[in-house]
Amino acid sequence: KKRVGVLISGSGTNLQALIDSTRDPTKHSAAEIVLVISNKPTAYGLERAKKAGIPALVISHKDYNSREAYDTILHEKLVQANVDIICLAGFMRILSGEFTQKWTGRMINIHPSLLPLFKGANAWQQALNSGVRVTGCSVHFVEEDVDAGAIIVQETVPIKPDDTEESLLERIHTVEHKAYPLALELVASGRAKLNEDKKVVLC
Ligand code: 3YE
Repeated sequence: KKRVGVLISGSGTNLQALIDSTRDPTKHSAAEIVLVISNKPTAYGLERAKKAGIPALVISHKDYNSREAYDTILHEKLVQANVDIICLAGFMRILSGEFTQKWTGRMINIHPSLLPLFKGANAWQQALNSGVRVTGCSVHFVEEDVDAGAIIVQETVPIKPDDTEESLLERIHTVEHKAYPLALELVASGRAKLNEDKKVVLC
């Protein structure tokens, strides 16, 4: 199986979806989660890792002088654990070009909009305010340019007339918990690959 490291900053609901899907014996997953790293000591996702018996580390960015120094230790811990694939799951750090290059084609992220629309923070609020009638989530390969990497899986949701930020975010989260496990499975099994010209090839 491919060894997966999951990076988090918060509650870790996508981490939970990935734990559940990779451990479902009926799914014969090509992936296993072997390490969880949080940059925030209070992230509830750390409890989820502990409950699942998955090694978890806190590596706080506040303990490092520069982004490069932080990313270097992150890389070291992932390599030590023999990680093959990185999943960013609510990890709220921009990664350096050096780090993204080392993990090209082997690192994926989930973003709460239909990329390339609504990059950046609070993407679901941007969608709600824009007046579009559908939005969703995107799982993409991570490259240096934030939220611009090639897309592996997208899932749509409607935006309803009486939606609030909260109700819309909840609807997006529901589809994220399907899209992320699917995307990880495609990458871990080799059915989705990043090719030389940075396009996703599905087979
Ligand atoms: N890094 C690169 N490319 C990507 N990180 C993520 C996706 C992605 C990536 O496609 N190169 C907001 C983070 C944005 C932000 O500015 N964060 C601050 C720290 C804020 C904090 O610690 O609370 C920062 O300096 O990084 C994952 C999603 C990133 C979301």
